[in-house]
Amino acid sequence: MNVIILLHSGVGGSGVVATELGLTLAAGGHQVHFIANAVPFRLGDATPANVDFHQIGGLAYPLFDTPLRTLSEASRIVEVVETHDIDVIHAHYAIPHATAALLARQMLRQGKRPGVVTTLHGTDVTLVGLDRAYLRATQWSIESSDVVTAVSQSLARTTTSDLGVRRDDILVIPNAVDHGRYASARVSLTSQQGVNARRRYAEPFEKILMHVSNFRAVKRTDDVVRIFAKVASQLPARLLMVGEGPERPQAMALAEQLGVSERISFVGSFPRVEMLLAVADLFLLPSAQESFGLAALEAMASGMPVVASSTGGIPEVVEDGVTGSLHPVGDVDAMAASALRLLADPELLQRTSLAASERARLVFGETHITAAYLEAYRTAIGRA
Ligand code: GMT
Repeated sequence: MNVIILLHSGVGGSGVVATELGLTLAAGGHQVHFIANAVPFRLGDATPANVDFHQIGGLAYPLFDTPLRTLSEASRIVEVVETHDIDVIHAHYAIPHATAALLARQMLRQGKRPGVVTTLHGTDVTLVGLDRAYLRATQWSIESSDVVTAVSQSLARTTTSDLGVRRDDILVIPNAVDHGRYASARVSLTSQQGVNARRRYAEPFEKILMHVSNFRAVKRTDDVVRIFAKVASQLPARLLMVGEGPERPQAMALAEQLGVSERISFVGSFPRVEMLLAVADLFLLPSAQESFGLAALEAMASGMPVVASSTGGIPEVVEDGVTGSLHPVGDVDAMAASALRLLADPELLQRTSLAASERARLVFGETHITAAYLEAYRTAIGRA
C-alpha cells in the first residue's frame, strides 16, 4: 500500500507511535510517506528506500501572526497524493492533521480519493480538542474521517462522552512496542558495556528508578520527585529523569528542596530510550491523565514494573498487582509504598518484571497491531 502518515514531529507519544508504525509498515514492504514540520524525532537516520519524508512549508508573511500550517500541510498532502498514487492518509492526532487530510482530499481535482484514517492519541481529545477554540473543528475532523481509531477503550469513551463526537464506530487499536528492541537492550546489560552503563548512574548496591516524559504539567513530575524522596529515605536509590519540558526547572528545584538533587540525574531527551530504560529497576508514571501511557509500555517491554496513576487508559496497559501497581492520582504515599515493596523484595521484583515484559510482548506486540491498522486502511479505502 502507499500510505501517507501525518504526525507531530517533536518528542511526544503520538509522534513516536506514528513513526514506529510507519517504519514497521515499510519493513513489511509498504511505501510510507511521512509528512511533518520537521524530521520526526524517532526517525533519526533510519531511512529505508521505501520511506520518504516531506516537510511542510509555511510562508511567514507579515500579515499572518504565524505560518498557516494547516493550509500548507493540506497543500503538501495534495502534492504527495498526486505524485505517488496514495491509497490512504493516516492522521495521528485529530488536529490539525485530520483536518488537513480531509481538506486535502476536497482539494484534489481528479484521480482516486485516498481513505482517511484518524488515530486519536489523547490530548487531542482530552485537552486541546475540548478547548472551545478548537472544539467544532475537532468534532468535524473526527466525524468526517473514514475510520477513526483510539489508543484505548478509555479514550474511545471520552471521545463520545466528553468531546460529544457523534459516531459509535471508533476502533480501539492500542499502541504497539518493538519488544525485541527493548528486551535485547536489557540483555546487553549482562555484558561489560551494560555494567558500565549502569555504573554511570548508580553504585551496584543502589536501585535505579526512572521517569520518561515531556515534563508537561499533566505528567506531575513533582510527584515523581516526591515519590523518589520517600523511597530514597528508606533504601539506597537513584532517579533518572529523562526528557525535556516546561516543568523540568520546578522538578529540579523541588529535588533541591527535598535534599535529593544529588541522587537525581536529569538527562534530557534520548532518541534511543531503550538503552536508558535497560539500566533501571522501576518506572514511575504518576500522570494526572494518560490516554494510554506509551512510556509505561516501553518500560514494561524493557522488563520493568510500573508504579503509576490509575487514570485514563493506564489500567489497560499496566495490570495492577501483576505488572506493577496503580494508585489514585496524587497519592504519592501509596506510590512510594508500592515502589518500596517491589524494590525491597527481589523475588517480587523479578516476578513483576517478568510479567511486565511478557504482557508487553503478548498484548502489545507490533505484528498484530500493525495488521489491525492495515485492516483499518482497507476499510477506509472502501469507504472513501
Ligand atoms: O503525553 C504527552 O504529553 C504526549 C501525547 C502526544 O500526543 O504525543 O501523548 C499521548 O499519546 C500517547 C501515544 O498514543 C499516549 O501514550 C499518551 O498517553 C497520550 N498522553 C496523554 O493522554 C496525556
